[in-house]
Amino acid sequence: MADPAPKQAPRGVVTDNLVSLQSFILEEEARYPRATGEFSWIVSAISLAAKIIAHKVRHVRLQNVLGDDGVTNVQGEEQLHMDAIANEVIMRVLGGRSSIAVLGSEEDEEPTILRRGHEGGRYCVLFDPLDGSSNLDTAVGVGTIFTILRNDPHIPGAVETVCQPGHQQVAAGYVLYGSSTVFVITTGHGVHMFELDAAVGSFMLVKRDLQMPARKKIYSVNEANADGFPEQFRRYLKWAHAEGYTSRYIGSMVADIHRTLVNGGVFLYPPTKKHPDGKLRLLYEANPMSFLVEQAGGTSVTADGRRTMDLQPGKLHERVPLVLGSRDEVDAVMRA
Ligand code: AHM
Ligand code: MG
Repeated sequence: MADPAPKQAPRGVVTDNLVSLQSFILEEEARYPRATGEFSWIVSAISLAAKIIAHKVRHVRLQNVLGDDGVTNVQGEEQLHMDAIANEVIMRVLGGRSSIAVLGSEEDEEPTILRRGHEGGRYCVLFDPLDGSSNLDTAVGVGTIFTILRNDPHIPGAVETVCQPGHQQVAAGYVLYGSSTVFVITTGHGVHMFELDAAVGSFMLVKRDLQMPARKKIYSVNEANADGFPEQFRRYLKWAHAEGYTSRYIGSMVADIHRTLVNGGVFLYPPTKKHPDGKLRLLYEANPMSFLVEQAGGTSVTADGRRTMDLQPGKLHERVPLVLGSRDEVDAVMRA
């Protein structure tokens, strides 16, 4: 009888070509005969900014960039020195890309208009420069989240231009500065994962078309807030305890969502006493993560069960209560 086929190619056997993020995006763009290459320039800028931020994050104490600047950002939260650095890096790197019309950041009160539609501004980029930055002093994974939207030249105001429902996103992704630096992106054709090879200076493709498991008995929530959750979420937690679920919560959204994408499970930030509308921001946190999760076969809804990416945002820093992750696990929360 023939030997069963080995599950994995033996070490040293080349099974796939080496593909950098840059070449991957150029390949993706080639699907569209009328593409101008401007989109890949934007992704390459984000990857450059990510490499600069990754370097800083890896040496926060040596470079003395921990601590705060004594500034409170628009969210009423203390702005850490690294938040300001990451924001500036992204603004400076993206500022040089000639097709960007508007940049919007968690750290800035208003979106910044770089150029109008008639001056070549075709895209808007919204981002959270360093999500979870309060974890930096304990060396926990933090991340950058981004979304790319089309700029409608007929809408004059920057806020109105970026207030698009999530299903209109052109691309979205995040960079996780964890034990490895990981870049995860979707352009609406699956979710693809890249790992930074710092010696080479490139993000290299490590997983094409990532699909998340449909179910996994893991929930990820700040359970200390449970007394303030709506009844439905308290019922869910009781049910999950009885069903033998495991809890995993890092408190750094990019790290929690990355684990959920790779291993499966559900991530929740329901309404709480302190944050009755949820804590996470719709435009540059919830929508990009929802796009990735849906592209990986999962689901993302708000606390009342509406699809997150169908919400019409009203302002740049709008918050939303969020439930996202493996399809069956999100269903279990909503059935509770
Ligand atoms: P930030 O954007 O100010 O860093 O806040 C967002 C972070 C997320 O990374 C994380 O999911 C959440 O806040 C944790 O909040 P909490 O500490 O209330 O559980
Ligand atoms: Mg954030």
